[in-house]
Amino acid sequence: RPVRRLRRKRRLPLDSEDEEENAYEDEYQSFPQGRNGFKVGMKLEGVDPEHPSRFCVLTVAEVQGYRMRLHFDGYPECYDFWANADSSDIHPVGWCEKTSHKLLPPKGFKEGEFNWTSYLKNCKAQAAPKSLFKTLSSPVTPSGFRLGMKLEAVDKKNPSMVCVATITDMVENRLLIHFDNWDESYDYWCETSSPYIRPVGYCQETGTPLTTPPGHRDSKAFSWEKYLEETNSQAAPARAFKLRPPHGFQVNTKLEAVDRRNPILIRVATITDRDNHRVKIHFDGWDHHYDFWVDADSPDIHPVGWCDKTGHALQVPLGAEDAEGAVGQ
Ligand code: MLY
Repeated sequence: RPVRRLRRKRRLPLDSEDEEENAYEDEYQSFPQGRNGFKVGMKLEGVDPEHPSRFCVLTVAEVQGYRMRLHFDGYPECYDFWANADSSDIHPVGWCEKTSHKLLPPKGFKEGEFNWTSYLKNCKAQAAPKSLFKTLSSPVTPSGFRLGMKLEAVDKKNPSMVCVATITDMVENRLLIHFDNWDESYDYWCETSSPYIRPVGYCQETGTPLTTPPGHRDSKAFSWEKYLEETNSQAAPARAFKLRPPHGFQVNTKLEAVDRRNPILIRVATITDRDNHRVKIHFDGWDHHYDFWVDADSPDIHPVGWCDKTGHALQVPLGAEDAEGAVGQ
């Protein structure tokens, strides 16, 4: 291990001071600064990835490097999911109560029957210490977005559709996007700079078809003005949308990416295509039909060296296990 670390440092050619500074910045932003302090058995509150509007009772089931497998208390293991230690989707015990969010109790509890203090006692479990959770580096500034405001948003599960949507929750600098008259499974959390959200009127201005709420009578001649009136709601102000600039990833560069089909694994990967806000990931040594698109700000893609630095196993390309310069463990 130490040998490899030295080798990587020496390999970085830096020919100007400017570049050195940039490299430092990149490094600072892309590699975790602290260790993953979460331990198996610790309990916490967090977003259900399949139903992002729900906050649930979770237990750390496995730790690997800077990642951990989280388990829904009382539910089968098949719902477990992996998260980074600095995920914005997880919160300490008591957070829901403090922020007036509904906490879904473990399976078997009736609503209102659950109490953290007695639950922890009964389980003889520890609440994950507050100090382990990510804290915002800058204070939350008012964004102009408010609960209940309407906007036009891309359905990430059907990315060709831009739809009528509502902000149904806000946490720190993030918004929960819900599609009007659809169930919560399409909801997602995003930042105010997300390319997936646009102000009311965007579709009309750009000649993009707008998917109107199902069941709404004016689907042919939808009028935002009428709809806002009917639903007694406001449009999110255009000035609140701070579209982030395109990412700087380049085609043919290497990275380390979580394998979606088996998310315990991180593999050596290559960027094979890009658009403004996404990259296409190819796993080295695997068939191209496993390639997939991912948002450039995905928590599941990491710079080369991330696994090594954080103590996570790295799956090397098939056939490269013994090759010279292999990066695996
Ligand atoms: N083919 C899908 C499309 C669902 C789109 C939902 N969005 C707009 C929130 C279906 O009908 O299930």
